[in-house]
This record gives sequence, structure tokens and C-alpha cells, in this order.
Amino acid sequence: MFSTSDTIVAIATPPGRGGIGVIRISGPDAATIATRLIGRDHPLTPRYATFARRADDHVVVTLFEAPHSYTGEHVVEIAAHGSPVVLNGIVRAAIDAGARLAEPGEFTLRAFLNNKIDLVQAEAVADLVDAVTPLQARAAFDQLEGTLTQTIGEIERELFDVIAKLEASLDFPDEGYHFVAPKEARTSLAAIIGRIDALLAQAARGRLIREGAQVVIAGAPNVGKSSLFNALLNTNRAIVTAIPGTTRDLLTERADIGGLSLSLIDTAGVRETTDVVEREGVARSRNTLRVADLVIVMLDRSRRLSEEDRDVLSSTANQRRVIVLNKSDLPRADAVAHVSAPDAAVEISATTGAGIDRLIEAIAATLSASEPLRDQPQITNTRHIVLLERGRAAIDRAITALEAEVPEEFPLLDLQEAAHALQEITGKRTSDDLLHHIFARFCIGK
Ligand SMILES: Nc1nc2c(ncn2[C@@H]2O[C@H](COP(=O)(O)OP(=O)(O)OP(=O)(O)O)[C@@H](O)[C@H]2O)c(=O)[nH]1
Ligand SMILES: [Mg+2]
Repeated sequence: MFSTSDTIVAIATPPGRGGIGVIRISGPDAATIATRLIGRDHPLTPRYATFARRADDHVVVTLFEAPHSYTGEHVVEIAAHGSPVVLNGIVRAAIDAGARLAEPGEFTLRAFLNNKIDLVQAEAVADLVDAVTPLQARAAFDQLEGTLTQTIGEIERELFDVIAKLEASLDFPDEGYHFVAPKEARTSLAAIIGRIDALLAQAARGRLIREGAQVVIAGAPNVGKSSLFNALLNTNRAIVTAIPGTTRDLLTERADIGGLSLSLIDTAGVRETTDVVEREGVARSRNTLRVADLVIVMLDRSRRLSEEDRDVLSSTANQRRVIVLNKSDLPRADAVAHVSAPDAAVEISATTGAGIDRLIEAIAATLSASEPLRDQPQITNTRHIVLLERGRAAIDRAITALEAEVPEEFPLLDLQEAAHALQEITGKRTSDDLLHHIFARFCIGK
């Protein structure tokens, strides 16, 4: 399925014009193709930047000999002037000289197939390229450096230790001799579950960093939801009018707030209405509330608390939320002040911008209880979370089986399953389908 016997080529820099552009060639014939391209009759010196003239252009060619390259194969990088015409011309010439155009992610796939990196690291490469906030980039870089890989490896070794001892006991059934007492095996397995739980405990936050949080602005009509939406985005994306019921559909925009990448959602004001369109909008508001990672519950500080306000307050009572008292530029109506207890409320004015900074801090603080520690492995990827949970469940079953003192075969089956789940994370076990799925999201040239 995945061939590595041929030589691939692609432009590695972003499409369009740039100061310089880089073309990457990887595979057994990379060096000969490159020398042909620049009309050179003696071989390139590895790791030396060689200046050369090609057609009407100047290029710098560098050879990285296998296995000391990104892909683990012979790699040549050709830096040229960053014009699409020039770069495409070089790619064309490389293909004429025997290379094949690379598929998306194929360089990184080869690095994985040649054991330069594992699957976690390959996924981290894509995450790093896709990162839009510094936190995302840092989490991806940690995984690229192998912190998660290392932790998973340690857990795997501890698990194999228990498996080996149970298997040994199984091999000598007659003596009734245990290489590991069931109680001791259970203790070891409980410790492994503890390590998995520690990883999973960071998962919710890690996933927030990687995938961004859904933050929904909810409230009664006319409290200023769309005004806040616009203020947080620094645009006039949503229509704002003095007429209650202005917003009738969900508006979603990505926002970078407090270092976190968010999906910010403006909703229709919640109220009973006979208007068919508005009623659909209100139904959508309620639905989106349910999947929100955080709800900004907005009240109008200048009005007394209404039936609609109470409705929104009670329907979000069990969710992560920040209560906002808007229109702080207007005189305050008395009844609002004490409603929001016990939640702390942030006073803002969406029109003047007063208090928005504090609101952003409150949003970031509520979404992320604490800063991640440097060098702490971070689980950010749903695929990893699912596999860790599968492994954990299997170990749990093994512990129960050991408690029941059933023959070793049964807990062993569960432990094998747990081991397989861990191996799927790093890619020691994998399928073509999974690899296709993972590498399809890469760009060409990576
Ligand atoms: N004085 C003052 N007026 C505000 C403030 N925020 C919003 N408004 C006004 O309140 C009215 C409603 O604002 P919107 O942002 O459309 O309110 P909304 O909650 O989106 O309303 P619906 O979409 O109808 O649910 C507009 O006239 C805004 O100019 C504020 O902080 N101070
Ligand atoms: Mg609105």
C-alpha cells in the first residue's frame, strides 16, 4: 500500500510568492535527481549548502544522507527564489528526472515508516503546523519532542512486566506456583491505572487547547449578546439593534481569547414567542447550550431581572459558566445585583468596552484551571484519549478477574487488549486505514 521504494518531490513552502521557496526530494534517487537538475557531474557533499545555477535561476542545494534526514531516506532540499513559476519548474524537472509528486503528508509518513518518529509525533507535526495559538503550538511541540511517547512507553513496559509474569505462571500450571501472586499483580495493575488516570485527567484541558472550546453567549433578548460577540471579535459581524429578537440564528466565529482558540457562538435571545422563525432560533439556542464548554450568561444590569433571565440562569446552572452583567454604563437596577450569587459576575459594557479585559480573563481562567507545566506530557488528541480509556477499561476487567481468582488465561486476554490499545497510540500496531486517516489531513510537502 505505502511504497517507499520510489523518490518523491514536492514544494515544502506555502503556496504563493515568498522570499524563498523550498523543494523537498526524498527517496533512493534524491541525490542523483538533484545533481541532474543542477547539471552537476560530481556528487553533492552531504550537509553542505551548494550554490548552483539552474536555468535562469540561482538555487542552494543541500543533501541529507540516509538515515540522517527528516524522512530517514536520502533527502535533498532545494532553496530557490519563492516564485510559483520557478518552484513548479523545478518540481516538473524533478519528475522528468524520475521523481513522483508526493501525496499530502507523505514525507512525514515515510519518517514514520522508517521509524524516525512514532505516530504520536507524526500527529504532533500536523498539529504544530495547524496551531493558531502559542498554547497549541507548545502542546504539539511537547508531543513532537516525545514526552507523551515516553510516558506511554513506560506504562507499556510496566504492563508487559505483569503480563510476562502471569504468562510464566500459566506455563507451569501443575506446580500451582505463581510467578506473581494475584494480589501483587493487582497492585501493579492498580498503579498502572493510576498513571493512565493521571494522563486522562489532563485530557479535557488538552483537548480544549488542541480543538478549541465552544463558548456560547446566552441570555434574554436585547441584553447585548450580539454587541459582546462583536466586541470580542473586534468586528461588526452580528447585527445589533434596539429591537428584542434581532438575532434569530446561531452565529459562529473562531476567536483567540486569552491564548485559547475558541468557537464563539452568538444565539437568539431566549423567550416565548409566536414568531415561527424566532422560535426556531430559540430552539437552536437551547440546543447549542447543551454542547457548550462554557456559557456566557448575560444579564442587562440596567433592568430588573425578568422571567427570561431566570429561565437562562436556571437552565445553565449545572454548566461551566461566566455570568456577565452588561450595560454597566447605564444606571443599575437594584434587583439585578444579588441574583447571580453564588457565581461571581463580571460587569461590562459591550458598547464602551469597559470590563471586557476582565471578562476575557474570567473566560480563560474558567476554561483552563491552570497553566500546563512545561515538559508535562499532554494528552490533547481524541484518538489517544479513546485508546487510553479502552486500555484502562481492559486493565480494570483484568483486576476484577484476578480478584475472582479465575485462571490466568482470562485476565491475560484483557491485559493483551490493553497492551494493544497502548501500542495503537504510538503506532506500534496500526492499520493502513488509520494511517490514511491521519496523514490525509497533512498538507502536500510535509
Ligand atoms: N448602553 C448600552 N447599550 C448596550 C450595551 N450593549 C448593548 N446595548 C444595546 O442594547 C441593544 C441590544 O443589543 P444587542 O447586542 O442586539 O442585544 P442581543 O442580546 O443580541 O439581542 P437579541 O439578538 O435581540 O437577543 C442595542 O440597542 C445595543 O446598542 C451596553 O453595554 N450599554
Ligand atoms: Mg443578538
